[in-house]
Amino acid sequence: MSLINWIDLPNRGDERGCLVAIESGKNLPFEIERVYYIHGTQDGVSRGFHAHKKLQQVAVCVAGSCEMRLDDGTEKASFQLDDPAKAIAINPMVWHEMHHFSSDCVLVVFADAAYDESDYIRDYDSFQEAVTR
Ligand code: T46
Repeated sequence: MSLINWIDLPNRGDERGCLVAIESGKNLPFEIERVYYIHGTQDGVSRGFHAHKKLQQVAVCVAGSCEMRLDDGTEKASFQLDDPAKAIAINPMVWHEMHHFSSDCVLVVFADAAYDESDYIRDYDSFQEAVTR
């Protein structure tokens, strides 16, 4: 599986503005079990710094922007999230970090399972060991 998997979301815009619809199992590659959003991130703060063992997620910046860094242990990628109609998949066993949040950034994340702290790998050395095993 490639490291960067963009998902183009249908933008049902018209002269009044934009509307992006997300349907479970239709334009996302899984059934949505949980949605959370990150907003009000303070200037200079970075987040993430973990991988998930099994969780599949898709993230989209619905306002503002941030930088996403992905690392599968072999390849690394870094890019801006700044388009409400362009989502990025965060696959299991991909180390991810978010940096440079704009003050108006709202990052929405769709996940295929409930919150489970035991699914997180928060130590980079343990992550590298797991992906090279
Ligand atoms: C991820 C990136 C993109 C909950 O109680 N329920 C939840 O569903 C989530 C996601 C978090 N939490 C609690 C756990 C912590 O006490 O919220 C607090 C902040 O979570 P965390 O430090 O893990 O936040 P980030 O921004 O570093 O990471 C989050 C997600 O946790 C993570 O799954 O992939 O965003």
